[in-house]
Amino acid sequence: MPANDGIDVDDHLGESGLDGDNAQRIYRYMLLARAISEKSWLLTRQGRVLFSMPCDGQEAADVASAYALDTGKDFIVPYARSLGAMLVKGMTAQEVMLNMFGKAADPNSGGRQMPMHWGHKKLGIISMGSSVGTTIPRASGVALASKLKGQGAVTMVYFGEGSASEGDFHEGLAFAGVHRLPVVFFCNNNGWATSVPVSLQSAEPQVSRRAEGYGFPGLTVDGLDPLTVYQAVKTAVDRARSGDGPTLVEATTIRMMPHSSSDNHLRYRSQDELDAEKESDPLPRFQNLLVSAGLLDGESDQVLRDAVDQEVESAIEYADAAPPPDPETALTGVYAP
Ligand SMILES: Cc1ncc(C[n+]2csc(CCOP(=O)(O)OP(=O)(O)O)c2C)c(N)n1
Repeated sequence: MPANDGIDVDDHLGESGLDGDNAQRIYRYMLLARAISEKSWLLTRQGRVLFSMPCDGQEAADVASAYALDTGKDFIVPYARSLGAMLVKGMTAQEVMLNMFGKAADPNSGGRQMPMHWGHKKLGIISMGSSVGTTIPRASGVALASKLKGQGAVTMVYFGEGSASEGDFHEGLAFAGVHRLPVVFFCNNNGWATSVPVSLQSAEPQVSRRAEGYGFPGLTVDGLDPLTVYQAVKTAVDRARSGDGPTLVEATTIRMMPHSSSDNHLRYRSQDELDAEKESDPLPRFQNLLVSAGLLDGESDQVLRDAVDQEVESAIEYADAAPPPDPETALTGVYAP
């Protein structure tokens, strides 16, 4: 059946390797990520939460890429905009909100790190750091450790194209290539590193081409289409798991919101440009595809949206009322005992 943009929906679904149930689950995760991102933004405006980094525009890339992992076994090394991947990996809306409010029960850091600085030991989510790019060689290290232990696990590291300008990116990829490590480097290229456009980062804007220099494949995919992302990342994950080494996957996405709650993107982007970009929002696009495939209709979509909304509202209520960290524990984890 043809969708709005002329593609045959049934063929596209079939080629992705996803059945209808899984496509619907991906859509729900995308809705949940968007709802959390939007509500977190509002909480910062209300002064109830300190900081947020919206993922609006990136849900298809994050959710579908993580969906290609064996979530019970594989590792994720995230960055701040990887909310969708966190949800797929098993973090609940309640845990995300405990993190946003900096509460003691936050599994990410017990309220010690900034909001959206993920890390969840039980779920195999390796703590990120604020210094962008430093996660990339660490992911190679995690992949090496899991290979030495014979765990059969794949490590996926998320970062933006701006982080790919850091020396850490090159060191992490070089090491992974030499040792054929089971790692997938997932670059979310939204065209901006805070206020710096990709054209000022590199004379070669296609980040995936850099993989060739390290002896493994790199590819660029439409990061606004979850089916395409899933298919590409599944191939990369299978390749890593079978011992053939790393892949660099670049997903082209959009950044619909400012860099963070501390940024005003109208200082460096025009309203016209932002309005035009909104037309590519991955959520309505996937919603249309599911409707065309007979997997969603107006009524079921509304039921889903109401349930997601309710889930986020109760998570906010729960986290807001949860106890803060005990001041006595302020130095826990800062100094070795
Ligand atoms: C080493 C380092 N330099 C600068 C910063 C400040 N900073 C935080 S996020 C960011 C932009 C990152 O851009 P990109 O990697 O493209 O990811 P995006 O935020 O666009 O998703 C910058 C410069 C930082 N955290 N760490």
